[in-house]
Amino acid sequence: MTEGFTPWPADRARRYRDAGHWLGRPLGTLLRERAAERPAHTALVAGERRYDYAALDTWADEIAAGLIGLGLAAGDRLLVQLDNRAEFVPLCFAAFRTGVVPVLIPPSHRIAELDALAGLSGAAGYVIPGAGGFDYREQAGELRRRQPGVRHVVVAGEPYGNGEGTVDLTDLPHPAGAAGRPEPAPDGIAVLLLSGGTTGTPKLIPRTHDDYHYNARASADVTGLGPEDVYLAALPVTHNFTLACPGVFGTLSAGGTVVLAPSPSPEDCLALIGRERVTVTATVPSVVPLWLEEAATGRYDLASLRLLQVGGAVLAPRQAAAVRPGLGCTLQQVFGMAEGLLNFTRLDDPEERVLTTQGRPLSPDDEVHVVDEDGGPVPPGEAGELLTRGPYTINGYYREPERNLSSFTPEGFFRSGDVVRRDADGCLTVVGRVKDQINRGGEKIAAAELEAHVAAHDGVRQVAVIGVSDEALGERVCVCVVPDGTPPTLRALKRFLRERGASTLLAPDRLEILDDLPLTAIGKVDKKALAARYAPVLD
Ligand code: OOB
Repeated sequence: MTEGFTPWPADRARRYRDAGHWLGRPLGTLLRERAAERPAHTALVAGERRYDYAALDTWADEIAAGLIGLGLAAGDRLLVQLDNRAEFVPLCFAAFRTGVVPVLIPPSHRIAELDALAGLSGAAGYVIPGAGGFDYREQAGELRRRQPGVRHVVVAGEPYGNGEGTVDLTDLPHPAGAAGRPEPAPDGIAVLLLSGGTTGTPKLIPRTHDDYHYNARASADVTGLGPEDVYLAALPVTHNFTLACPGVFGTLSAGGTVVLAPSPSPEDCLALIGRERVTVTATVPSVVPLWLEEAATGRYDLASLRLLQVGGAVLAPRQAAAVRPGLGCTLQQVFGMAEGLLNFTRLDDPEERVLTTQGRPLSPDDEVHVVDEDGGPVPPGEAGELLTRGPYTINGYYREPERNLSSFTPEGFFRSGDVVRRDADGCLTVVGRVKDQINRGGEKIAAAELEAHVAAHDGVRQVAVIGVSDEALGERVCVCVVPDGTPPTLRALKRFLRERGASTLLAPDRLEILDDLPLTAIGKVDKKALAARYAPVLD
């Protein structure tokens, strides 16, 4: 299992242990400890089902025995493609207790990605949701044909009835003595996350017990989570943001209550906030206007909500400013990545900072460099690429020796590909991606720069800027807008940009008005899909 994994150098590992960031305990103990302290406190709510800490802990042990009974051993990889259902949580802890490594896959992924991920991870099994929603059994059959190493298909939830080729999570064999096995090494891989980003094939991100536990604990601290908090998992739980920033694991580490939303729809989420007295939740910028609109109907009791975390993509300052008046809670911007580094605005930050920056690093031991194209530091306030290393940032992708050479510096800094500005207080503002630029006849246009201008228009609810191929120029600039009332025409938009003093290079060639933007599994604008939609239509 250590094959394909780049550990921290010994000196840094020692520093993180000495600082108390790494506890030297496997992640499975997180739930065990809370269950011992407050067994009867509610840990998990999913639909009508409620589990206290003792019940959740016992359930995790049962599934752990079942994984062993299935023939899985420490270090084996298990694809887990579940929606926000109760089984997901004890399954994760079962894996952490046995050393089986879950590979977390969002429900929206289909056979092409699954096949690639099964091949890359060498997975021995695949966990799919039970009956009721999309039927993953056909996909599971196809996966097993393509990847014979996938020996088991486990159904989590409502059984399908005719279990051909699958086994229900509740029916796993429980061998005697499964409880006496050794605990996994805390500095070994606990979980494999998928890399984010809206382009290219996902890479696997190995997170260790030590580092991911710290990630969750420190995130819980920075959001002020305690046992009385109720966290709503509104986004898919397979995503790092919902899982551990502080998300599900951070909430459990603080002894709080996790509520799983059955869907990210504003109606479901806002109703659950009222019903379960939710105090903290997290979402992506594309969802914020939908929640605000739904909240404005006045049908919901949102009085319990104290904090909304927003992250994953750029949040327009105009929308950031609408959060407190619209939802009655504090906003926390979160700029994070599955590879590790997390930045948060702090609960006591001045309003201006919360509305206009993406916060500062979580850990005192996060090292952040902002560099120019040659790798030299840029002066404060100037844009450059963010490089980082620290106690919960990986040192290499899993089984990617070639990519690791270009994604990490020789000193072990991760090249994030994000272009940021750092102010004198150490707060970061995300300016764009190194490569999210349109090459219009040689002129490089940062999509994010134009998006920020267009987002300031009153008739624009959401915007994404993409390049569409063009014979003469290579690429032209296409602005895709979801309107808020009356959208501008292309001419009016150009005039608006001129009046704002935007560079003439930013003048768009084309404007598309859409009902909504295509989104990735977590809710980021899917630029790949947008580009595919408009690519063939050359004008
Ligand atoms: C989160 O993680 P990933 O791995 O899905 O995506 C990471 C990338 C970042 O490199 C950056 O390009 C973008 O998503 N991003 C943001 C952002 N937060 C993430 N861009 C602008 N503003 C933000 N606030 O997306 C993620 C992981 C943990 C917590 C929150 C988000």
